[in-house]
Amino acid sequence: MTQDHKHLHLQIRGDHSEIAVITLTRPTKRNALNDALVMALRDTFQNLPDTVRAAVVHGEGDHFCAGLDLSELSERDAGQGVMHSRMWHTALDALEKGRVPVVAALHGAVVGGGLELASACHIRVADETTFFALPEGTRGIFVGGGGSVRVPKLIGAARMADMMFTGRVYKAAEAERVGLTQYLVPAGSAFDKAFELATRIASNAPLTNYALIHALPRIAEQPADHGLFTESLVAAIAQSAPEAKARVRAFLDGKAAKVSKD
Ligand code: 1HE
Repeated sequence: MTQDHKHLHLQIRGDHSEIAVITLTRPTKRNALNDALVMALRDTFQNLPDTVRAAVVHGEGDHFCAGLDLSELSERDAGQGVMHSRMWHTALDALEKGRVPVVAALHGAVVGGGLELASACHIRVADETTFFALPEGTRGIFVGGGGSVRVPKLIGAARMADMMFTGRVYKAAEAERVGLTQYLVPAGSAFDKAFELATRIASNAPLTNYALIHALPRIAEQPADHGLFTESLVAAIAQSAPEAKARVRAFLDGKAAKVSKD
């Protein structure tokens, strides 16, 4: 199955239609996100088919995403600016707090709102051509797509402030070291690696994936005592699912893979 918005393509792949591949298809503008594209992301993630268990987001052309479409910035007053930022929040929340884990396959520029999009995904895979920046600082604006909430969780507020104060650009290897990406792969292979990871994730019990999306980030932000109690509730719910019992039984019967370091 495929579905097209003007600058966004959705393809459903996998033997059981379990992987959604979402492609930004605006390479002539370096996949800059105009309002229509942000709303297409929102609609796509709010309406993924029931068969989908994991997703990959990537960009066509030489760059993942050049961020906000700056040609749409000039005419907004303060009130419209708030609404515009809130629209981005709704769209990226639909991705981050949706039903399925999302893997970002990154290459070239991941800048401004492009980094905000990447940081809303659950896993980032960057190839060696990738570079990360927050040019908002030097353009006289501020992040508005959730960057000030999500980026510090990856690299800390001090590094994010440095990126905005000084226009610092993180190339792929350094980006992996500081935590902007969890995987670093050879040039041209980010999509394949991301698809492989998504396929593996799709084979997990859906309730475990759901808990990782919805329970883990909330628990991590709770006071320890509340977090420990919430964890117990989530653990009990996950364990009680028939699929969990079947998976544990399969291991005990020698029918499931061991943990292997290779
Ligand atoms: C754009 C945009 C854009 C490219 N909005 N049109 N983001 C930025 O400040 C990053 C701005 N972009 C760049 O720094 C560069 O374009 C790239 C490093 C990403 C790519 O460079 P390059 O040499 O491959 O492409 P280019 O020649 O700069 O751009 C090709 C075309 O894309 C050109 O248009 P053309 O009609 O002259 O061909 C560019 O104008 C256009 N283009 N990026 C509009 N961003 C929710 S708040 C988030 C706030 C932000 O994201 S601010 C950061 C915005």
